[in-house]
Amino acid sequence: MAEILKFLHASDLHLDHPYQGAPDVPSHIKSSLIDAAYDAAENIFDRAVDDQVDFVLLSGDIADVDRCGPRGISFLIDQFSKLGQNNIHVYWAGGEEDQLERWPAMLSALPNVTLFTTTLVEEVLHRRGGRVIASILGAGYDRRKRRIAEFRAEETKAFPIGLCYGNLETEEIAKTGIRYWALGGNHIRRTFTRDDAMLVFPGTSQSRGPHESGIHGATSVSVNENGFIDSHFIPTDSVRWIEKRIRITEGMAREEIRTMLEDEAFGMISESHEKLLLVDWQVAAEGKMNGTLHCNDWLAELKSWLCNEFGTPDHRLWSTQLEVLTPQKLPDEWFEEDTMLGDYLRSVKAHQQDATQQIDLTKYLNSDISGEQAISAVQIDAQRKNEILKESAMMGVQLLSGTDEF
Ligand SMILES: [Mn+2]
Repeated sequence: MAEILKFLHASDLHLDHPYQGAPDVPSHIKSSLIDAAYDAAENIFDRAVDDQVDFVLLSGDIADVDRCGPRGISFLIDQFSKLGQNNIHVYWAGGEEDQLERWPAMLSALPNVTLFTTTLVEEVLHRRGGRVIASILGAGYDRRKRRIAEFRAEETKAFPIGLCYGNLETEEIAKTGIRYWALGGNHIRRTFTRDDAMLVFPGTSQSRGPHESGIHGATSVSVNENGFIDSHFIPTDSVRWIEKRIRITEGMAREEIRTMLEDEAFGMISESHEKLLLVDWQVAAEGKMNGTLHCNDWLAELKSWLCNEFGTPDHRLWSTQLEVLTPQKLPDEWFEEDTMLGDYLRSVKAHQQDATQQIDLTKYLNSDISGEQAISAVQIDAQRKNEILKESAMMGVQLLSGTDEF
């Protein structure tokens, strides 16, 4: 079936948002972090050129003009001009951060750029070779709840697209006749369908921390002459956060653990196609092994080995954290030991088993604190009590076990 229309949809580029709390990293990694949002944006525009799309839809939070300054302005003018030379149009609906009316006129003066600055819905017809192929109904960010009724596709022969920022009242969607909703403001990718319409939040094109781990990118869409929509995800991020869980089994030697981490690291590097990877390693180890890992400085040593080995310009995998997860259960024999650790763990267990036993923290309080203040400082609910006891048990294992056989 012949393709009648092809476009890329992206949102939340946030060119002005730098990384928060970047760890102490080598300079080649630091510069990749600083450039990440720009590199991801460039990946989108390059892909648009490679795929020879008709247009790019930007649904908000591309950049705050004041915060991104001259670098952001000149970057977008260059990128949009490059798209123009390739006969690709840009439709940009302002989000909460864009404030499009404040951008220099140079940007809106580009013949291939349409900005939707106001909260009123405007309809723009997109033509290819004189023929209308899409009708784009766009509007800038509206602080009030967006009224779906304003989006009405008038031109029936063209493929109708809604372009805006924020959430929609989905019940009303079928009445608008719009087939593809290009939405923004959600950093996690979400795609869903209602009746005949597809609603897409492409997610941010570049994550900014472990809270946005995984792959990020844009959405590539093509429509065939029967109006069938085919959409797929394209990765655009240049820095990727990964949470990597590894399991260490009883009796594994240091060298085996190192080899396992090495294999995992090379696996991630080969899948990442030269992106910078920031890896948060989470180590699951049951039984004695868990205590052993907690008991000496070997974890810190292992983490710096990972950073030295893989944090190079060749490999570009930086380990941000190497953490041992608290096990569900400690080995029974530890509780029976005739040692300080045994005494300590038996006392923790007594608290765990008897819900009526209170943890009395008042004696640790500063004597200036009294009355209600003191009560609120030491009040612990049942769930928190369980967590505290689990953490205390592990702390005891760390401090009292003296295991050093590893
Ligand atoms: Mn955003």
